Amino acid sequence: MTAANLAPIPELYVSYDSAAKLKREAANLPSWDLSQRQVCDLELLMNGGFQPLTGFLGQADYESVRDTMRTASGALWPMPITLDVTEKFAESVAVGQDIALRDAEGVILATLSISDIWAPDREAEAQAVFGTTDLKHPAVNFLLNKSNPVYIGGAITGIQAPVHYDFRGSRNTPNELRAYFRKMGWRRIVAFQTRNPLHRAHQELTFRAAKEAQANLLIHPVVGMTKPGDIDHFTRVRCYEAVLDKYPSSTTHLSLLNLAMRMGGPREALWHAIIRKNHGCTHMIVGRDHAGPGKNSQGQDFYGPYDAQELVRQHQEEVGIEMVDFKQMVYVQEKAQYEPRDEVAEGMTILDISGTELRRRLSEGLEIPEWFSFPDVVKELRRTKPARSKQGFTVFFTGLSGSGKSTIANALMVKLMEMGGRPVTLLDGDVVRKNLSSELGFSKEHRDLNIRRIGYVASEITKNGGIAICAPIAPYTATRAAVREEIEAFGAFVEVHVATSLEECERRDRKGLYQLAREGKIKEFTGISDPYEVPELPELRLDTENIEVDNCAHQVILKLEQMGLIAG
Ligand code: PPS
Repeated sequence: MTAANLAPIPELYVSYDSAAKLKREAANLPSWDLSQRQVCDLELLMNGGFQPLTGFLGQADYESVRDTMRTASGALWPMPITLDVTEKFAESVAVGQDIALRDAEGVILATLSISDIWAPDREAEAQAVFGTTDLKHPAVNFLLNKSNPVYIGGAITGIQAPVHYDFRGSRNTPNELRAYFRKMGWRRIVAFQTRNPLHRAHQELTFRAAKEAQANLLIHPVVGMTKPGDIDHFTRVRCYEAVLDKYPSSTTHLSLLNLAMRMGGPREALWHAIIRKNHGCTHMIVGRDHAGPGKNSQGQDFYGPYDAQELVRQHQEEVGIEMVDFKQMVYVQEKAQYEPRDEVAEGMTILDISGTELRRRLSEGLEIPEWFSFPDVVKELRRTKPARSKQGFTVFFTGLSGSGKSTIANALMVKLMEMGGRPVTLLDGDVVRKNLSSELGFSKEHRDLNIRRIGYVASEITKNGGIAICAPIAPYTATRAAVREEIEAFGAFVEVHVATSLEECERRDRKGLYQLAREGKIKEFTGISDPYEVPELPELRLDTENIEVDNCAHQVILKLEQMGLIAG
């Protein structure tokens, strides 16, 4: 491999003067509001990161990329970069027309000259590109459940780059990186792609890879979109910055890549190689199961462990970037150092902590040994993901009107406040309806909206480390499940079914509502003239008919202790 060619590569931006003029003209064009993923794709199209593409793929290029990993003119390109739009928008525009592309705030970033409009077969795309239609694959799930049904293709004219308010100094376009390498006199550069925090093993392996390739090192983490559930990029970047000074000075550079990953395994690895080549790198580290999407619905890996390496190896010459094998580094206790697993002498004690084990230790506040990670990295991770007993959570009571939800929820709130440590908010059904949902009635649509609002507020409280106690009827399983999903992104969701029978609720009839419902004076009354879907697997089911309120609240406390949410 010869030294890097660090000459500037073509971008799709027009000059500042032309951009100002184009922006004024584009204000009158039909405009499309880009999704987060589309903004990421557009940024890399405009700054040359996706060279040789010069726009969102047209139909012939799309089909060719999908089936052969090459554009219609034969250029190697493994990932369809498409602009998906709604049918309504597609019907409002025509081939030959220009449209404006806007970010979430309405800023015009580019114009696109429409060359093609077509409805793709998205299942065929999933099968061809990702090798599966299994919805457990994040990109397949995105394609089949979230993307829009019509694609628009055409050349891009860049007006301005998307604005980033975070870590500006560490974000570089391909040409900025090329210029940096030129300035530093770096002629061989090995890129390390990552979507995870770096621990000692990563530091060792990247350092070794750079040494073996006689190259400088570019830590090039993805900060656009990664796998759902990954550690947020803010935390990761703080962790990367902490690791940076563990490398010999001036050998290593950190730069953030605003890529929207697809988790597409082999094709994604090849795509990453082309992107790194565009950023001026001569080498790229590719590991076992590079950009792997996890397990399929049968519990098996989507791709073979070395498929990604194999595909990159086949094409490295054509791309012009050399693949460096990712060696699994393990800690050898007797030597107190890291070594590649396949070079460890027999009889030595190997220490390693898996990703799952690390997550467990973080969530339970257990020790993370110094041989595994750097204290600054662990500190950052603990700041973002404190132990479960310090995280926010939501207790979600559900049950018929008059089942005792509010009374138990009140008792629970007081007990938690007595313990102290975290702020507690009670979102009681009646109270929410007086404030947050005062205009809503009791149709299915309105009940769902009411519960979604409660879920949103509870998720914000949970995210910010508080305890939310919700006590609505919440009669529909699907809506409860949606709220659970929203909250579990930030902390635990503890569903408590207050299982008082209809007969008992009606016997108590504390508000006299059941009588009115029976007389037909209140319509759509839960249990009488409206459904209640009993939770199948709540974290806790309470029988209030034979047990005192105090005891019911205590059962919830015990459950919270058992789940590690409060200290025992
Ligand atoms: S829901 O279904 O979750 O949106 O209901 P929620 O917000 O918890 O509101 C239930 C309280 O409103 C009173 N109420 C009714 N409940 C059920 N059906 C009808 N049609 C109805 N009309 C008024 C009732 O007092 C409920 O309070 P709780 O505390 O559950 O007894």
